[in-house]
Amino acid sequence: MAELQRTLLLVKPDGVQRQLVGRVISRFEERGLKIVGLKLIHADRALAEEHYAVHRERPFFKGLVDFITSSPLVAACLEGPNAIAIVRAMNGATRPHEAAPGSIRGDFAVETAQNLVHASDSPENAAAELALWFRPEELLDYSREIDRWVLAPED
Ligand code: FUP
Repeated sequence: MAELQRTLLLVKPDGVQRQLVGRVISRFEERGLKIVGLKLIHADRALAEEHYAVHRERPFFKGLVDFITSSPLVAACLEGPNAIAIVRAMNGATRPHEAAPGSIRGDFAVETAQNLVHASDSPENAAAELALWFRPEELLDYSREIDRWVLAPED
């Protein structure tokens, strides 16, 4: 089995307002990923600015922070083999007109500024983002009966 990874998924305010939380989270459950953290949060500006710090100098930064703090969002920690790449692929390209049909953005979004979801793009960023959005005790270790049908047996 490939190494288990944990990654941050956000269903951003547009996803909550459009009542797509269940459908989005269901896709990851159906894929086989395990939810190890889940909560509804209304992010404040400090959290949003830290989360998007890499974009601080970009012209869209203020609008991005305004948007992500405009209404509650859902933060999830998803675990599985290659979870970081799997969740990024399932979200689709940042710009929805480039997102493949079948991806979340390719199926549900038309605007880059309202592209429904966020996911960590590297192991380093996943660790940093999970630490930003979750306290350690909010990420749970547990096993699922179904995992013997989802995960390859350990050697
Ligand atoms: P992603 O990792 O796919 O979420 O994309 P980025 O980190 O590049 O961008 C983060 C968010 O900034 C996007 F979800 C939307 C916003 N953005 C814009 O509004 N305009 C841009 O040109 C690029 C990104």
